[in-house]
Amino acid sequence: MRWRSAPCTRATSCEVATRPPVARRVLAAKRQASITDGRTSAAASLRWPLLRDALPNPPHVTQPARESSSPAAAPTPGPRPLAEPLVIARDFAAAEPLVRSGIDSQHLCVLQGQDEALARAAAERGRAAGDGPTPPRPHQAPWRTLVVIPTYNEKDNLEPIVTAIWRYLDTDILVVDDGSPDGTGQIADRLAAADRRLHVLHRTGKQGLGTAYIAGFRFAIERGYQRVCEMDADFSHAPWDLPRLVFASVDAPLVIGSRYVQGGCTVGWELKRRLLSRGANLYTRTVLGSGIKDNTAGFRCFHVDALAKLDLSAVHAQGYAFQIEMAFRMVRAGFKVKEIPIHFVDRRVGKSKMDGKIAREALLLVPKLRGRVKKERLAD
Ligand SMILES: Nc1nc2c(ncn2[C@@H]2O[C@H](COP(=O)(O)OP(=O)(O)O)[C@@H](O)[C@H]2O)c(=O)[nH]1
Ligand SMILES: [Mg+2]
Repeated sequence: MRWRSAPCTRATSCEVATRPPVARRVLAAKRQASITDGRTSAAASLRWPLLRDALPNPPHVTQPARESSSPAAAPTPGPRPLAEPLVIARDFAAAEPLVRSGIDSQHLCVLQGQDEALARAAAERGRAAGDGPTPPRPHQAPWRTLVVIPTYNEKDNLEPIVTAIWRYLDTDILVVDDGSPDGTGQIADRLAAADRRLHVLHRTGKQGLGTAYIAGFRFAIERGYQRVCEMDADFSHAPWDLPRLVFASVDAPLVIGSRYVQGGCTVGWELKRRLLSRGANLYTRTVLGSGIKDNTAGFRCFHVDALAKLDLSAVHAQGYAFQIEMAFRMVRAGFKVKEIPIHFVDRRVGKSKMDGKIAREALLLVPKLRGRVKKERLAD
């Protein structure tokens, strides 16, 4: 399988690289203060971060520390092209500040106990093949982990994403397929027959993302998993970020792979989609005041015992609204929520299932959530 995530700002990085060091640092600092959409568009770099930063950040939400934006103190310039040298991180904890400082995780080789020479060679091979900085062996999380992938018409993505995940993390996977007319369910069955780590749940007809994830959460609770992750089938969530997400859950019952914290961005989305996502998040943050920057993100890792304490039967939302509601329920239950930066890349192939109905649902649900979700002290 060959694929390469679109470099976040390949054009702008190249442009920066031709400038003298001081100008380069100033530009980098400006970009650092406004990492938004993988581009330095004027609108993106000015308004939203100001509004975003004006909002309070409650104590249960951990945000990456904000580095100074003065040119002298600016960290290494952000997102790098593929030709960039590999950066080595001792472990996943050490990797996080590097990604926050602007290093694209596709150039990051995380040792996590593996031999440095072997890891470096494997990562270089992986990058050359377009598979990212692959480890010599898949990482082993200290928890029994299940990755839930909901699918609807993802025939061209399913096998590549499953293969890519297993390259980075030794984990069980549950595919929840809603009778995809394109045969995704049959591909899932074939993969499951070849590897016991893959499970498939077939549902009849398109029933929505929210109920697919709830089914996945119940599966994780019933089978004694300790961590359950949400991930799209379409490569928007980089497989090399999956171990980062899982390891970051050591001290947080919910970890969100976030586009809207420092070091995060979206790549390849048209303006309309970027505005929609930004708008939905600004609206949600303003109305709910939960302090979470990326409420609609679909790349997450939950502690299963935390999910088991929630009333999952009360969650009916789909799409964006589902993600907003789940995060809010975790906050209201007193669980710590942590956001780690990711570069979200527009889907590789196939069509997005996002539509106006999903956006409307989120718009209407958010104001109701405050009254509907009771404040509880479920967390230990
Ligand atoms: N089982 C199931 N999966 C769905 C449904 N709608 C979307 N998905 C899957 O959920 C993931 C996210 O949907 P996607 O279209 O990528 O949304 P986007 O990332 O917001 O554009 C993808 O893997 C889809 O195939 C659904 O109704 N049922
Ligand atoms: Mg997607």
